[in-house]
Amino acid sequence: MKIFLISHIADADGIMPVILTDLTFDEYDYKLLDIKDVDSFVLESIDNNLFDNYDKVIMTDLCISDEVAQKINNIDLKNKFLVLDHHNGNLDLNKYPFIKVVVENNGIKESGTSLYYEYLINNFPNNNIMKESVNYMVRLVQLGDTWEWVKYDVPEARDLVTLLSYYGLEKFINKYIKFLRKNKEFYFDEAEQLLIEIDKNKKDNYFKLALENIIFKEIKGYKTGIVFAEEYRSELGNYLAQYYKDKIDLVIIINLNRSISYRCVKDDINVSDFASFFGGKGHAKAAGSPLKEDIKEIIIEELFGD
Ligand SMILES: [Mn+2]
Repeated sequence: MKIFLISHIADADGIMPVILTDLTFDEYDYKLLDIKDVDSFVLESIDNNLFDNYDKVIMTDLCISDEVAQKINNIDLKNKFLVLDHHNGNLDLNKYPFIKVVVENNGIKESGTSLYYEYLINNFPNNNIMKESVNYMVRLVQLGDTWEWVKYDVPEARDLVTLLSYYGLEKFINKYIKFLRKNKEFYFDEAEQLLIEIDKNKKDNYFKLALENIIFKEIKGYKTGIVFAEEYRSELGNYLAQYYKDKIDLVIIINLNRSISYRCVKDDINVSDFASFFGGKGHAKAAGSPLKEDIKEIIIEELFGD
């Protein structure tokens, strides 16, 4: 069985499926993508027959557009294509038999990784993935991605995300493939624990600075707090949303090198709706939208133009 995995490049939830694939299949290749590149990659791969070399093509924590789904539905690829996603905005795509979008199951918020893990356990059970260490790491990724770690008080889920930011994609993948093959129990080693502690101090200072520099502004009838930040996106967003919950509906984080993120903690606010005003999408409590392509030129012109 030869697998081609397409998953989300942006976070642990997209990266963990690579590790699970390695633990399950002897032969596989993978491609990690940003959401905006999914359709074009799939269309190109259909055109140059890339998928012909594989028995199964699995997409996790990402989804194709309706247009591309329709195209796949009309060709043989549909028989070996499987999408496992948990993004609210993609629920409509469940109308295709090869797409499974599940946001919540029995009150538990799903993630790309948890859906894929369940699929592997049911269809390709093996000694590697049945280990407690794998089960626990999947749960950490799921709790980290859905932000449920706060509710269930599992800070290790956040710490794992911290480690990913230090290791980087490739080292993280290699480390945990080796670790999970070797260990029955999941743990952070001494060096990792030290790193997590140092990072916590650094983060505390970063958050303090954001608290001081937040800009309050009403946009489209929503009370927002805007910060410019590149690090700790989700955690910072939730921290600020919680801190200013009496004053604002949602937090906007502008990362000029990547995109715009929206976070909120209020039940009656859906940031996915807000993001859609600006060409974005996401979940009820966490969403994003792209930056204008020439935003940096606009800023430079504003600062230095005549
Ligand atoms: Mn995810």
